[in-house]
Amino acid sequence: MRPQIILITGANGEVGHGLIRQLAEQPDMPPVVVLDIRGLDERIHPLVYETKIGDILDTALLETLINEYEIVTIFHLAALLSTHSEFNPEGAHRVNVQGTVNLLHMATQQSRLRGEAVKFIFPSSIAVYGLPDLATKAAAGAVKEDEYTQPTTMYGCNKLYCEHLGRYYTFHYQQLAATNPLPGVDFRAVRFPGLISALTMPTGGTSDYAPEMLHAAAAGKDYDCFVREDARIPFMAMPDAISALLTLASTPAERLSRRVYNVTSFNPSAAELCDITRAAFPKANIHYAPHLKRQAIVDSWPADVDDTAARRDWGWKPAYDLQTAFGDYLIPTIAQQHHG
Ligand code: AKB
Repeated sequence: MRPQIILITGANGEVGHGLIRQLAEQPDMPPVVVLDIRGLDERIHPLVYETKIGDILDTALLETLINEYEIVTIFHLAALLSTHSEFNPEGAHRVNVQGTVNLLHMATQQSRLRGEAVKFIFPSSIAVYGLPDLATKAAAGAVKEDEYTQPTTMYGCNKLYCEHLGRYYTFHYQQLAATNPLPGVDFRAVRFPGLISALTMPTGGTSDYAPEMLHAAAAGKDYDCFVREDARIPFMAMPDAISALLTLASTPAERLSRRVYNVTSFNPSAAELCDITRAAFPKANIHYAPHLKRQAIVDSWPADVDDTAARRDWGWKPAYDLQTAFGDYLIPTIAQQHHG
């Protein structure tokens, strides 16, 4: 008997750390095996069953995983974020798309072996949207899942395509085969807004100005914000992001009217983020130095997203709004890290 496990790819990123911590607090969950090209931070190590250091493009490594374990759920977090991806679009495509295809294929094989669909939980992103100009962005308001899906970034294109692949592997994989290939994969995705964690910093994203501003202020460092004061996109505190992934994963399939869901919590402008940061850290030295090309990416993302479907189908409700995210979670936790 192979041991049942949950597999987390890209586990050493900030979502991975939060997810591992949460799963470790749930005693009835199978143990976690992680796969990350960089290994796993030592502090998190005791919380997982095994760490595989390796690449999601290494199909031989994925093969060994299904030989060793019965994988019941995959949280496929490994990805190159939007800013990084623009410096190496083809490399990003390999990791973000081919890597996802490899995992979906592995999940399909695993589903057949166990006679039950493997759950495949995928963090997508507001980067799948592409609004053509600021006037359209202002008029659009809270954008629904199927509106304005014309991304301008490689990362956004990759995430949007992977959402389609997830639907394909769930409902249509090998649809012309002589025998019915089911059970397939049980793919579910949340489109995350920008995420802000008190414990970790993102790397390579375009929504990073929010966490960068806050962490710089707490550390007493100057910060040049790379977007304009009026830049506005949705954000979420990390604990809510983890809870979205876990709640979607545990929802019975018959309650899902779709496989890709918007989720959001609050959508301050950069100036509002700056005000709340300055109020908490009065010595914060924040200036605006917009990087026009990164600004253009933020301008192409919606100011808000409509998460009615997630609220209706699986009871999504963020625990934190803007005030409580900063007042109860971010600022006290960050201040404690910096000042003991
Ligand atoms: C990024 O900026 O690339 C990510 C995202 C919005 O998906 N944080």
